[in-house]
Amino acid sequence: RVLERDMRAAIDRGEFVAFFQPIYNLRDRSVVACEALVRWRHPAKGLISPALFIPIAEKSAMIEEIGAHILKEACHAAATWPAHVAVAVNISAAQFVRPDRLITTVQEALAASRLRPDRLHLEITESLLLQDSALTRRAIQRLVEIGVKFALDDFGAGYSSLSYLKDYPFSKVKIDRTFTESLMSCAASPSIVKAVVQIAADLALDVVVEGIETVEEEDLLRRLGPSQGQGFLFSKPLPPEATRRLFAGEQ
Ligand code: G
Ligand code: G
Ligand code: MN
Ligand code: NA
Repeated sequence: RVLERDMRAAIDRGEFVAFFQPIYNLRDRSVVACEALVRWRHPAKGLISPALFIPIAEKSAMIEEIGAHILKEACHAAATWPAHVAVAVNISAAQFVRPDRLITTVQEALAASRLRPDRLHLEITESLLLQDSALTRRAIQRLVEIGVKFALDDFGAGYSSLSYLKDYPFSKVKIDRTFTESLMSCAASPSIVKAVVQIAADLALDVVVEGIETVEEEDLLRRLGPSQGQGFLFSKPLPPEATRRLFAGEQ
């Protein structure tokens, strides 16, 4: 069991680290971005999954601290990658409760790393947009003015109102991995992916398909037209050391 007070101490000891999962251009399998995925490197228990501690962190200000730490690490790492490779960072709805703090955190991470703002992609889910808060809307607008890009994450997993794609300034939509899982077994899934790709193209959005695990899925997806993909077939989330090696030799 993950305890709040253990997490508190772990933040102070710097045990939360960003792993990075590459995102590929499906046409030529080149890396276009990496998604930062936080792990807790526990001295006794080993790597702890965010699924176990993010929900707890979200109930307190700890999500802001962990979020700020990952944003800094992500921007810092990305600044050492080739200039065409972006970094994607997941932002919880709870981090939008104090929008000014989030905006300051993003600005500080960009300033400290000198990363070009358009190389930072913030992944948000529709749960943040459900309440349609004016404060959230203004914060997103302000961040877009700073130059960062927004991706709608887990698309298709929840309510998936298509209006979010036109009402908010997204650059990217990430199709949830449940569609990839059912791609070969459910006749409707390829049709849905194809329809989302069509809508995204009309709205000038990039599409990322998540959770690609087999070459059969990759082949089918390439034919359906999505531009980008991510999944265990290509790479698991990599520890920072391995991420550095990924780009070694490239400028
Ligand atoms: O990496 P993994 O697939 O185990 O992540 C599980 C969940 O935790 C995913 O929903 C992912 O979006 C979320 N997550 C991973 N890293 C972060 C992070 O840095 N911040 C937030 N808010 N969520 C994260
Ligand atoms: O909610 P979000 O999309 O941010 O979550 C990303 C999560 O998906 C991470 O926990 C990551 O480890 C996981 N993931 C990435 N690629 C795959 C995959 O190919 N298969 C499965 N099952 N999970 C994946
Ligand atoms: Mn994500
Ligand atoms: Na997702």
